[in-house]
Amino acid sequence: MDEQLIQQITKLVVEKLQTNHSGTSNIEKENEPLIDLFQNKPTGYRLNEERRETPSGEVTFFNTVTENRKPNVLKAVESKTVSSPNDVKKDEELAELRKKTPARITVGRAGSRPKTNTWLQFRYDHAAAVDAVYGEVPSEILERLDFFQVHSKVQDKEEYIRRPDLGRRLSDDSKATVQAKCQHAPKVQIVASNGLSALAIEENLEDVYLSLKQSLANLTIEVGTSFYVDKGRVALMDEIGEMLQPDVVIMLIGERPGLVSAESLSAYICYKPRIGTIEADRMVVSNIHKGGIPPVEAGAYLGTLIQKILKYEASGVSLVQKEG
Ligand code: B12
Repeated sequence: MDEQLIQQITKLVVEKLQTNHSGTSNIEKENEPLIDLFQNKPTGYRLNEERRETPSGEVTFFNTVTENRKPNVLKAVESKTVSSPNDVKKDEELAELRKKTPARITVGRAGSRPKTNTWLQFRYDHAAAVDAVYGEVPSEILERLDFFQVHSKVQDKEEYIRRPDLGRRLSDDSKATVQAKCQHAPKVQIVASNGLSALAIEENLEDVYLSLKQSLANLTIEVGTSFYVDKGRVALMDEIGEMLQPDVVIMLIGERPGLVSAESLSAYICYKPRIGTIEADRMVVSNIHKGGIPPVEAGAYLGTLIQKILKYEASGVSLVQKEG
């Protein structure tokens, strides 16, 4: 994306976030009618559990299945062909739900199996997820953003998957490189890593990073020397915190791909992370991609979040507690 455009959008979002104290009203939402997915009682199951104990009293069964309550197939077919107004309403409601999420809901079936289209789409998305985990980040992106590259202790992708602990530490060479090249004790240290999706970095890093830097510059918050870790894990930020002593570390990392998106990026943030930092002191802004939180908007928001973390000198649950 055009760098000037990123600056403009970032500025707009930061201004909006800072002036928007009131929040939007939930009244409209509350008045929306709830959609009843299960208008008919479930077939073959009791509404109330039936408790039965063995004669010895050692084992208790909770029987929830009724006897002989198989669905009446003929009736089901009949009701499908002659659509009642109720069915039409239900179909419309389900179509509305489908529009609200990319999740595979109400996609229908062929007998007891998924439809061919559903199955092919599933295979395609699964393949994309595997490619995202095993793919590589093009070096041009890192060069364009002026990131130098270091490595975790992991040797290859197989080891990366099997040994998360090795992804949480830098190799000895990399430690020396980071010490030599990075500014010591900046306010904010930005680190990027492919993590579980190289595609997430390829698709989003540039926009998120440029917008985040712009956002921090607008808020006059100092940023250290950014770099990229190949095959890193989130808790690698603890070692980086230990070595460089920044106030905040933000790690932009590829998320484990799901079957909806394989290119989703997360930003994990922590105030003064150190080896042994507990997970509750980290926070995450996830789902950054073109179908989720747009990357430029995410960058701008992350700047304001870091501003808050610096103000309260806390992140995660501690931040929530201090904020009150
Ligand atoms: C895998 C996963 C987990 C695994 C992590 C195990 C592991 N070693 O990988 C388990 C099942 C333990 C888990 C637990 C939780 N998770 Co989780 N998790 C994910 C998932 C599916 C992928 C994360 C990922 O790819 N990370 C990148 C890789 C490279 O990181 P990693 O170093 O291998 O693993 C670390 C991170 O995954 C991190 N992590 C995982 N979840 C969370 C949640 C929070 C709030 C934080 C700070 C860190 C964190 O902990 C791991 C160990 O350091 C995301 C969904 C998504 N789209 O991102 C949800 C997600 C991040 N998790 C979420 C939540 C809510 C939780 C829990 C708070 C659930 C709970 N109520 O207990 C806990 C908190 C765990 C924590 N570390 O503090 C939410 C966060 C929502 C938000 N924006 O705040 C997400 C986005 C799912 C969702 N859509 O709701 N999670």
